Amino acid sequence: MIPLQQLGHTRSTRQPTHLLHTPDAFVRIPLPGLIGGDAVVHAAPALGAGFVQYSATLSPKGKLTPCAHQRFLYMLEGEASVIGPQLDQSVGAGAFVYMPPTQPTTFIANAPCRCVVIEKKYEPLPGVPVPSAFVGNEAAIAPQPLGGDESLMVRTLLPTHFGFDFAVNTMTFAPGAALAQVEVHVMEHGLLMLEGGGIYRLGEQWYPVEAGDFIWMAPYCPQWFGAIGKQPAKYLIYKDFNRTPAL
Ligand code: UGY
Ligand code: MN
Repeated sequence: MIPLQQLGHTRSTRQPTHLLHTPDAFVRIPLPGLIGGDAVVHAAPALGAGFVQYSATLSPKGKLTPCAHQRFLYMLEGEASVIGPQLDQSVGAGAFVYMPPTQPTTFIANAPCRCVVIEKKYEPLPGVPVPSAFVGNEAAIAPQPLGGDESLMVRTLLPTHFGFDFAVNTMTFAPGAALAQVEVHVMEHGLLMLEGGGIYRLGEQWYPVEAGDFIWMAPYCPQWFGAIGKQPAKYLIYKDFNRTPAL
């Protein structure tokens, strides 16, 4: 029997400056190039975003074939192989992969896999080489306190030089920790809650959020987060970065 879906209630909401996308509202769809799997597309130009972000679920031998743009992938669960012109590596939970548009790279699941994928058109800078594909692991990256606050630790997954036109970080908040300011900035965000929960201020609203939720924040969307509960809250956050806004 199909359950009554909470009489039409969901925490998900789409506003002009932000989207809160909660698992009860996810719709799985096939995508060309995602073979043996399906995706929940959280952010896309249709929403107003300058990038695409989706969660993908793959069965063993399922594949993500190369795309025309640069791609970043973060492994949530499972085991896979990453195969490209100069890459042949296996990855597990906590690993991530950067794939530039210039190196067609295939991702093949060796076990049931869940991953987050971010795709963005590369914005070249004169004289700055396009980065090469690489695999990293979050556990190997030293966390840094944000603005000296030891209760809010940031891991910067991509190198910070101008070859990269976006950043992806994880941010871990001890229970009770919060952003020191309401941020308002030119960058947009794609955020996936990985652990714990708290309250996210987006624009003029305050939302309870928890692991599994996705948030898109438009440029200049006022944003603030405070962790609530007895366990740390952690999220994976994308932002466009390292480029002068175009006129
Ligand atoms: O990198 C950031 O802008 C980050 N501090 N934003 C956020 O957590 N909402
Ligand atoms: Mn921010």
